[in-house]
Amino acid sequence: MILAYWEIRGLAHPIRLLLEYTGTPYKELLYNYEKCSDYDKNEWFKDRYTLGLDFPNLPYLIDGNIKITQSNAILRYIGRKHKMCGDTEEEKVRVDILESQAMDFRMQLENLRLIYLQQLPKTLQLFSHFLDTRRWFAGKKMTFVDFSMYDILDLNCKFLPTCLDPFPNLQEFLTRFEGLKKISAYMNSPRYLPKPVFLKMAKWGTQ
Ligand SMILES: N[C@@H](CCC(=O)N[C@@H](CS)C(=O)NCC(=O)O)C(=O)O
Repeated sequence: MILAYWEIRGLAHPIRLLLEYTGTPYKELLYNYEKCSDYDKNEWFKDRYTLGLDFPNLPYLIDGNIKITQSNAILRYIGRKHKMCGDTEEEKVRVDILESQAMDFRMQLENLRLIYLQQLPKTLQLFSHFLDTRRWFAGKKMTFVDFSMYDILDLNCKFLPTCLDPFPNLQEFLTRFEGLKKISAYMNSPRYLPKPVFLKMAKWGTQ
C-alpha cells in the first residue's frame, strides 16, 4: 500500500495514525511542499495525471489495483478492512455524521482566528455532548472517525491550549487515544510527522 501526500501533517495525519494502529504495512511517498507553487519543478504536478487517479489529488492511496483520493474515502477504506465503520445501525449513523462533521470542523480551523475563536466553545460543547460518556465516538469500539476526531481536537489544543479545559470527556478521549500502544509507538518513531500542520499558504500552523 502506498500513501502519498505533501511532506506535512495536513489531511494525511489521521490516515497515517489509522495505518499504524491497524498494523497495515505501507510506504509513504512524501512530495516536497516547498516547491508546491512551482508547477514545472514539483514532483506532484508531474505525477498528477499519470497515476490513473479518477480525481487527482493529495492524499492518495494505492493498494494494488485500488486507487483512492479523498481523505475520508481513504480512511473509510482502511476502516472497512478492519471492521472499524460501526457495527450496529446506531454506531454506523454516528460514524456517518462524524465523518462529515469532523471535516466541517477542520475547515473552520482554517478560518480567520477571531471568528473561529468565537465559535469554538459552542462547537466543542456539541462534540463533548455527542461523545458523552462513551469510550469512543461511535460507542464501545473504535472506528475510523476517532482518528479524524483525535487529529482535529489535538490541532485545536495546539491552537488554543486551554480550549478543552471545560470538556473533561474530550480531554480523556485524547489521553486514551495517545495511550494506545501502537499510537504511542508511532508517535515516538522517526516516521511521525506532527508538523508543519498545513501548507505554507494556510493562515496559521505552518511552523
Ligand atoms: N477533499 C480533499 C481535499 C484534498 C486537498 O485539498 N488536497 C490539497 C492538500 S491538503 C492538495 O494540495 N491537493 C493537490 C492538488 O490539488 O493537486 C480530501 O479530503 O482529500
